[in-house]
Amino acid sequence: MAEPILISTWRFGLPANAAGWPHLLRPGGVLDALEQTCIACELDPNVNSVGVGGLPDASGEVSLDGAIMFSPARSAGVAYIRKYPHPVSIARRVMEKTPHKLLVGDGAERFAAREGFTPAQLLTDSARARWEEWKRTGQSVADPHAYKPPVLVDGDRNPPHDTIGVLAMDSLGAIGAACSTSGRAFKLPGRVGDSPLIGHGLYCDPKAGAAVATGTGELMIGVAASFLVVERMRAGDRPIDAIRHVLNRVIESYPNLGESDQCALIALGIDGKVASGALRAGFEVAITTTAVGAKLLPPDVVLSS
Ligand code: SD4
Repeated sequence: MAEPILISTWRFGLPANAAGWPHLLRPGGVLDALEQTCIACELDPNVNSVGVGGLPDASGEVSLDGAIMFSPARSAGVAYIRKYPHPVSIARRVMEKTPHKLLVGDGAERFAAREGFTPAQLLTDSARARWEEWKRTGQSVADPHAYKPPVLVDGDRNPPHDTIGVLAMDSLGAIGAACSTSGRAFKLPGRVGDSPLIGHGLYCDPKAGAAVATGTGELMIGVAASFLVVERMRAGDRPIDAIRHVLNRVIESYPNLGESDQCALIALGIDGKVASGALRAGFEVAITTTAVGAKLLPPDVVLSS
């Protein structure tokens, strides 16, 4: 028997975990726990980087990405979802009902419609107001080479945050990973980050462990961040060492890292050990277990201030 554990990214992971936790107490409930944790966050209109309330792209349209992974064989993602609030739920259906690993845009939305998912308006008044305020800064996508989507830090109102990434282990020792995001605020229309991509935003192999990433997706994609964390654990690294290795790989691989670029990872070993780390301060992790209850913790390792 294993000790169930649910761990998710950022402060908003704490209330989200509360929605997923009861499902994890049921043996075999890993996928339900992951999905329900993401759904709770996707439904919170005050979270401006996930689901309903997510900030839009440069054209004012919200698009969502997400994925779920139980094993290499049982995994899928969806990207560029503009009409449905729960990308992880659609991804789970892709995993369960199709031979595919990734559906995007119109095709993914038509699949969601056929599967009976309920559409929703994703752009809230407050997200629209933020977009209008951003447009007044004069940023333009007319020259995509010059265009730099801002990294938003909301100060006291909302700490900086983005993807909800979730890892879970049930009492039978089964593990899984999921993540959900509206991606970078005011991104170029059509931009997709790491979150829906198996191996980049998340990875899970029941023989080796699981990892999920949050932060600037472009950095994660270049180093296959989540896959690399899990492969390091497969080779014998502790979760903390695997994360440190990947954060250092990001630093080595991107000589022009911006001061506002953040990369954060959480990892779960098959022995139930967890770890978290970030390039910069500000990252927080929500952990729920029977022994300690629900807690918000700083990451185990932060490479720079
Ligand atoms: C992504 N990692 O799409 C996600 C979330 C994000 O700035 O946008 N971070 O890159």
